[in-house]
Amino acid sequence: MAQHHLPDDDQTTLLEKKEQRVEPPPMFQVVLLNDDYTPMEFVVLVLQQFFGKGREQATQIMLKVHREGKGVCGIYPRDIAATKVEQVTEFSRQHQHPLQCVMEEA
Ligand code: TYC
Repeated sequence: MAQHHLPDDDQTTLLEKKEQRVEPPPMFQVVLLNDDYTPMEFVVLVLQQFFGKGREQATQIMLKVHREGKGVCGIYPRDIAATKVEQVTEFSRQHQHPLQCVMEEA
């Protein structure tokens, strides 16, 4: 009878693990955009409530957005950034403010 040898059935092959370089997951900036209607105080509240900023830093970021047109609120993995954008947008619409919040790859 023929001997049917499966590959390596005598366990002689040593498989050496290749060094794998894996990319870190992409990160996303959550950005607030300026507009002419959203009250400054509301933007400060958003930065405190959704981005964990203290009142001082929240005020600085709000003023940067007001003067320069946009500003970074935080940097997160994709799903967390997307959730922040949804929450801020929902909260702003509930309060009838046009505040725009977007994410961009960092
Ligand atoms: N420009 C707004 C005002 O003068 C304030 C503002 C700041 C609005 C930041 C949006 O993301 C924003 N009331």
